[in-house]
Amino acid sequence: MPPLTPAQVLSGLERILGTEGMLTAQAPGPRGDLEPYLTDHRRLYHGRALAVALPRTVAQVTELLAFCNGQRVGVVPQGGNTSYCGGATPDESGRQIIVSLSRLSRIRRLDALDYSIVAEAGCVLADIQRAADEAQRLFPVSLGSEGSCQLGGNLSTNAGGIHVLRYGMMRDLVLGLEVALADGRLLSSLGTLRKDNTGYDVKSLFLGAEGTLGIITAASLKLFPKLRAFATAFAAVPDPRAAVALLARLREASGDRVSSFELIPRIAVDLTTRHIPGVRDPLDVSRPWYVLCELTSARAADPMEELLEQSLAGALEDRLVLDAAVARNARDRAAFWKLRETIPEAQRLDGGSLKHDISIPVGSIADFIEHGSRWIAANVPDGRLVAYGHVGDGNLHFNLNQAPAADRTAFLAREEAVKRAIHDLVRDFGGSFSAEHGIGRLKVAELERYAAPVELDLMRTIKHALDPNGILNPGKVLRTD
Ligand code: FAD
Ligand code: 2HG
Ligand code: ZN
Repeated sequence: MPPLTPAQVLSGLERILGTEGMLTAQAPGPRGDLEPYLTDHRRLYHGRALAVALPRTVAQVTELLAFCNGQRVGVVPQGGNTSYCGGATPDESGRQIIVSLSRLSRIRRLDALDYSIVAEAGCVLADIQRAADEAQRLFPVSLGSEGSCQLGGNLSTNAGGIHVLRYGMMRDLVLGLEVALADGRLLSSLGTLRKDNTGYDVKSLFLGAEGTLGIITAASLKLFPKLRAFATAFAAVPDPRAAVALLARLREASGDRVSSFELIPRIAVDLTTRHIPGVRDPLDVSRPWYVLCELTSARAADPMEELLEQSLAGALEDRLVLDAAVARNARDRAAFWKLRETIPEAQRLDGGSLKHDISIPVGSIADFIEHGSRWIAANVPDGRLVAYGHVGDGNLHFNLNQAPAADRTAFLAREEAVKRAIHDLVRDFGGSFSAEHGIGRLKVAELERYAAPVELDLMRTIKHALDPNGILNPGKVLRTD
């Protein structure tokens, strides 16, 4: 049978979704506007697509996949389109279909006694957090993009964020999944059991798979007691070594109630105060490094602030901390977090940047930063290191920005050489070249370079078993040819 023409594919899709359930370049008005779906958040890729499918039901997703599998049509799942590696962007062929999950956005169930929630893939992360909060519970994943990223994207990138230290990555919070498979079958495993040792943990394959093994339509997730006491400090430290020592000390002193511990370099304070309205330096004297740390408790009466202040006072005496501002109210706390969360935006506004989302064993972070900084100073005269991030998880955004007055094009042209040096150094430190942002299209060659051959071979075997016709997000994570 010859392949269907694009027009025939479109009418097949229309039978499944109805005209209001899809966008096509030919359609009049807003239904012809595919543009927002074709470019990734960082504007690294711009693809084309035959259509954007907007299913309203799980049955539509499974039917669509069965149809596309039969016709060998590539399918690119898309959530909030905020990811960093181009995983949600179609290729340039114009033959792929984007499946946006945004209309599958129902919270199906919340059980406060069971500390669980079942939500559909198109739920915006902030809506899940809000639903949990209203039920006096906490859903702890928190990212700068939480107002627009969606659960399906969070699960498929195994998102991290600012609470991993205490609650784990997205993967650690999943109890069950509902997934539409390439051949149109539905894996329906939305139980909320904490204990279930019945054979292979099949659901875990889809977490972090970036849409290459199935389309996630819903998930059951763990909830926690709502947090009622917060203590937040913006503390200057002499160097990253002191930051790591401070973290170890705070974990002990607080009975492991440190829920965030973010490293921030001086340059990030300069960038955010310059570019983001309303951001101010919380301290009077300029220092080389800072940490933003937060202790939390579910008991309102727990003296978290006292505990934090005592620990910081001890750390000041021991020169682990040089100076600190402790948030006195919700406004202070929000201001500290605004500074941290707007670093990516400030980096963007300042000019060209090169990004490296890396992780290193926490105990080696300081040595890594020393080695990496030396290499950059010697080899990238037109770049400035902006190394920040979730140091409590060993995860740094080891980014560079073009120096003032540097030529943007010449700076960005260094990308390959800089990436190679940094990622090789990461490997030498026993780290990962992709800590929380995934592989997408951007890091396919990096995966081939750094993954063990046996691991890559197993990944290809799994991909072939679940998607023998290669229709699911072709070319992402693993090379298709
Ligand atoms: P998309 O970008 O839409 O998709 C991501 C991948 O998942 C793609 O491969 C896509 O094909 C696939 N996919 C989407 N939905 C489904 C589905 N239902 N089934 C199968 N596959 C699917 N990330 C972090 O980990 N930590 C951070 O701290 C963090 N901070 C950020 C801050 C900002 C300001 C921004 C812009 C991004 C940040 N990110 C962070 C990156 C990003 O927001 C996360 O990776 C997020 O989880 C992506 O969700 P999304 O819905 O936007 O996914
Ligand atoms: C963060 O932690 C995000 O702010 C984005 O993961 C990091 O832009 C970046 O490099
Ligand atoms: Zn991050």
